[in-house]
Amino acid sequence: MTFLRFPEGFVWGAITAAYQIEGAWNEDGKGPSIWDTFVRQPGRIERGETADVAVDHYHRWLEDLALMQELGLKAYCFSISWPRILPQGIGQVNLTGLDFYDRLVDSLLAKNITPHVMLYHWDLPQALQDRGGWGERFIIDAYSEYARIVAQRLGDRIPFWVTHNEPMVISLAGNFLGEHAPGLQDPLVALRVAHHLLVAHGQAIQVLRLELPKTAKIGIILNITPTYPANDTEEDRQAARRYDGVANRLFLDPLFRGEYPADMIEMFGPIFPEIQPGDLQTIRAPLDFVGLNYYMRAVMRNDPEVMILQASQVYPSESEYSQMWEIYPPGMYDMLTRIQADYHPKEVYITENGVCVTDGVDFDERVRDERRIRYLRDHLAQVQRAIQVGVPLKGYFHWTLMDNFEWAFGYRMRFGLIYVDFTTQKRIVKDSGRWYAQVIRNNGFDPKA
Ligand code: GCO
Repeated sequence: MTFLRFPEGFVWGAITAAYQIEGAWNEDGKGPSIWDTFVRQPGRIERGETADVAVDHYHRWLEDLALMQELGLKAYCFSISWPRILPQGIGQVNLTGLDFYDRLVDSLLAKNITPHVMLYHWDLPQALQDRGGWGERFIIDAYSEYARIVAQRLGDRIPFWVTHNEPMVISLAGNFLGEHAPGLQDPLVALRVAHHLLVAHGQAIQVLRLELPKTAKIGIILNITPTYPANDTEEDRQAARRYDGVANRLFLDPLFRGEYPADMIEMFGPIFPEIQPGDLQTIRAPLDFVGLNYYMRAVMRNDPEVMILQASQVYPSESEYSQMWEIYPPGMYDMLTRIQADYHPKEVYITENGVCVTDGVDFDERVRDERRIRYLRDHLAQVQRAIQVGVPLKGYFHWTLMDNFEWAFGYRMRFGLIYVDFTTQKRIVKDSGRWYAQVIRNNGFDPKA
């Protein structure tokens, strides 16, 4: 193979999430989020860790910005903490909260790093959860109002807007599996949450179109799991199809086609959420781009023991694994080409892709994270392959800029291009960070080197 070059103007970025990095959980007028509550409940987070301090980005953002510049990032995607802007979720606006993001945006622009903003990366104001949160319809207006407030303050300077990060995870992990805040285990609520997230997304787009300059691009970020049958049998193919329905089509179909998949409506039967007139029309608001997160595939087999889904996941023994998931680079290509064939998005960004492997600081203060470099190289090669066959892929954001609070795993899982000593808050650019910086500089890489 020769040098893999990317299209001119390809956007090389990194992405973070407010709760995972900011800390300052109760400073400067910020209200509590469902994560602030969740981490305080015994047994929820490994070792009882919280992101009260996280990596202290709220205070160290200038240092972090300098590191972004050192990596040569063209773009940075960050999320806004809703309770920092609206401590009670609605009503009184906390201007100090808006000021923080205002400074961040100006400073990014001054360094020629394009800001991409994400409105919701899981930190719902607790006051809204107290009224039922995403499970209740009032949330749709509350979210649009929040979107309007942010757009009015930052809209003149941010060219890319994302409504939600991974509605599937919010619904499933937060409200059915109970592994994320708010920690519910209720399939009925989980499905309502999914529907309300989508309607709120569509309504927020209407609001954003009114508030933002015409040139601003608006999209959503979905985590897509390409799904494969464990065996080449009709039973397993159907099992894979069902999982694809729950993980992917349940979100893609309403967003791009304005309808829920018939097989999912049938599968969920009486617990499928109530859809009000106009909802589907609202959800299918045209998207300027879709952000896709790729971490893993799912290999599924038929399993009548599993309620509703009747399928379970298989972990191929010949595969390579990280601390959390199977590593399967071709899934990146399969996902991109499938989304292109089935949904024809105008533009696509890879908005998250990354890996947690054990890497540590060596005696000379270097982090030699060879496996992350290999992961990056293998996945970027698949990204490039997808571009070659015509997927309108405009950029790649690595998850993530720096090690941080990995939700229920606490600080055990490290996904960063930058190592963080969680005691001293010292940052060290990992070898993968330097490798990525080189890719950005050359707009490509030699897969053999
Ligand atoms: C997600 C979240 C991130 C995670 C990352 C690794 O996509 O699940 O956006 O917050 O940290 O995915 O698990």
